[in-house]
Amino acid sequence: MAASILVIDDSKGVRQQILDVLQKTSLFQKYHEAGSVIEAFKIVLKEPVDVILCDLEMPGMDGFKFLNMVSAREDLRDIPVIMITGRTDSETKIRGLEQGASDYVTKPFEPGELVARVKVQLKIKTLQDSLKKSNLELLQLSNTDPLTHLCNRRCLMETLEKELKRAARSNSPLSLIMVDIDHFKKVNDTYGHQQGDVVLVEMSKVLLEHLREYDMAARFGGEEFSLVLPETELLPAVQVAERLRQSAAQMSFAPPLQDLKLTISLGVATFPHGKVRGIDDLIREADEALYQAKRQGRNQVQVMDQIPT
Ligand code: GH3
Ligand code: MG
Ligand code: MG
Ligand code: MG
Repeated sequence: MAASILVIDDSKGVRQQILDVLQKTSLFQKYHEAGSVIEAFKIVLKEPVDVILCDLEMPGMDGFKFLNMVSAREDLRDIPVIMITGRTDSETKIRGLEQGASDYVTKPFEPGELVARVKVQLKIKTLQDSLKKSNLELLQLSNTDPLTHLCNRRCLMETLEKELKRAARSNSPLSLIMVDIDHFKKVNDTYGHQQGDVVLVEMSKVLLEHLREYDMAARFGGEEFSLVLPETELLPAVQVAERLRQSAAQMSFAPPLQDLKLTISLGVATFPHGKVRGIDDLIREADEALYQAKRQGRNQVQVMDQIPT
């Protein structure tokens, strides 16, 4: 990835000197310069910057102000800022470091030292970026079902927790649909486990096709799936479930599954409801409705007991 540096100094001459030194190295592919804090801030908001060199003494807003502005923003906080100062007293340096600077160079600067200090900060920034990227990938991995790439159970629980709190706060409904494939064991027994997996992946695609903007599909486990429908009353949730049931019955598969006829059973539950206080209640109610659907012959949608207690 192309590394970039921003040099902030009110003196054009000083900026040029610094850029001349840095451009002789191959550390950066992009160079930005700014003559004031405002100009600099506009650049960091617009362009990715890896290292910042910032003059402390500037008319109007000074380097300390810039440090404050950068550390107040989470998206900018991790960009290392090297202070440039004409003052050699340790008080200024300490104040800068305490306000979030990563290092400092004193003017007039020694080119070799400037490059060495910039190099250290660029290295730290690069490592930090790759660590952030790995953490994000790990988080995604821990929330994703590896077979269907849907949200997994853990992620479903987190989403439900968040959505239920939101629904309670904003006095809006939240529906949950539990889906279970009918006689899935027979699919495995007839075509083998691997083909069973193919069916699960195809099923997840059908679920995704039925999602509206804020809905979320998850693999609850095995051949069971869940749909979270924020801002959705029981009746519209049942309509979604019914459309899903019909789509599942119309699914067609590639050989060797060409003769397979699949059906699903669905249970729907909605918050708010006298019986539902937390996500465990909501899941239990949807599960009970699903159990009813199974008992009453499968390939159907059932809803939670409507009478609040
Ligand atoms: P019902 O209509 O009552 O739901 O019958 P069923 O056969 O679908 O129900 P049951 O829960 O008894 O069986 C589910 C089967 O799903 C058993 C298990 O082997 C299979 N299964 C669970 N996870 C996976 C998976 O990841 N891949 C495959 N291929 N099969 C799975
Ligand atoms: Mg100055
Ligand atoms: Mg099951
Ligand atoms: Mg089943």
